[in-house]
Amino acid sequence: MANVAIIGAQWGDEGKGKVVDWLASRADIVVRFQGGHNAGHTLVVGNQTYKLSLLPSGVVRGKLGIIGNGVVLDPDALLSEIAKVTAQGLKVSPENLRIAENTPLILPLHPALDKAREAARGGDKIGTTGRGIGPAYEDKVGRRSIRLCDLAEPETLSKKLDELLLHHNSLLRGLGAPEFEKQALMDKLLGWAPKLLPFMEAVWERLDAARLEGKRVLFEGAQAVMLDVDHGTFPYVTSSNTVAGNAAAGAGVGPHAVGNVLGIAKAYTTRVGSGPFPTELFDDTGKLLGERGHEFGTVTGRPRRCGWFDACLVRQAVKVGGVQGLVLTKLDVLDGLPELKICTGYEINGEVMRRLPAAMAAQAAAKPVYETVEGWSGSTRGARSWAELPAQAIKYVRRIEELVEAPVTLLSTSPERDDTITVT
Ligand code: 2SA
Ligand code: MG
Repeated sequence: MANVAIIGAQWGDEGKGKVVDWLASRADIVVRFQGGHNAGHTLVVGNQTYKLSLLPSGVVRGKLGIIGNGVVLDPDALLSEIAKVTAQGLKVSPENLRIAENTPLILPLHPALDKAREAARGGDKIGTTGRGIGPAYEDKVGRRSIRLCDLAEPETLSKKLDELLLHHNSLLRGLGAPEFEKQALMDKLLGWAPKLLPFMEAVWERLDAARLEGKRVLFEGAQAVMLDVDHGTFPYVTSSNTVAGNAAAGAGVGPHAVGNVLGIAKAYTTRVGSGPFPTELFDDTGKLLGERGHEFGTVTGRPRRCGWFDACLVRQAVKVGGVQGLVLTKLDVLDGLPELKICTGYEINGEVMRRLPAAMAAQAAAKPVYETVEGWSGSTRGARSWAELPAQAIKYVRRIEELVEAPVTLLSTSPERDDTITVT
């Protein structure tokens, strides 16, 4: 198997955790390349359920996990996640977890600013996870970040903290939020140093060596293409590039090392947080999808908005995200619905378009153009072969393939790893 990158093809929560887990058994190394503890991956292994935010999913399967430089790392979140999975019987040590030395850190002032900004936006809020992701990426691009490697250099830390506090305290003051003191932050950073530095390394070297040794690497995306800071429904997006192109930059490898790109999509659509969602359902069907699909955020527990499958949107995600094969999940949630709708385009101010344009008002005005297909009465839950699926369910999948212009290469029929159909 060549290297593989896995990315979300909608607005997140497509079931990447399970698919990454399925593929992790065939990989040697699993790398996170963007996002932070705003991600939430649920992995069901036997009778244990692991909810991971920062740890690369492969760690659960005895693989080497790497947190790449493209991630923004909250040390407290990582340490408490390690404590949590340790209590579930997993062992996390520098043997199976490595963190890029140039990874920017999330400090307590980042969530403080994230939340203060959201509160100030009121009804226009983005609906962030409040984890400080946006402010931490701003500091990286603004060249102010404290990075993992800085923990080894107290003098560097002190100088950087001065600059960081000058910037953040004036922002917090403007928002009427409490300011931060240097000494308390310095103590926190120095307290993290002995706990985190053993995990630190130049991961690009390890990944280069892995390439030379023919080891297989899985790049584990978080969030999804429609939350990409460039290609998503801006400004209702996360603050990183979630497209497969970022797997290279966010890990420190060349673009060819990324390998095959798989996009994950639910057989319907969900979204948490604010922003346009053309196929959103406000009726009983929407409620039913949410209940059957257990649509609540892994990280924040927020109920997810639900709607019909948007083939127009996924097609766009396939194109800009570089998706070569689609993994379709949660087909069983649609079991028993008499008919299903698939969005094939949008009507925007009287014009039918086959893409979601970038402008905000146009996105908000997009009305879905639907194609109606027949549902199926049998169950698809737990199916492990194509032959076990009702004919109409197969038809639905085939139609999706045509519309999004990518083959469905895997079909997931329950949260259990083995309930997966390889489509050929
Ligand atoms: P942020 O916190 O700055 O990244 O938020 C910006 C937008 O990105 C969305 N976002 C997500 N959407 C779906 N799933 C995400 N992760 C968690 C999960 C979400 C949760 O996997 O379940 O637990 O609520 C995720 N992370 C960020 C967010 O909703 C904003 O729209
Ligand atoms: Mg999730």
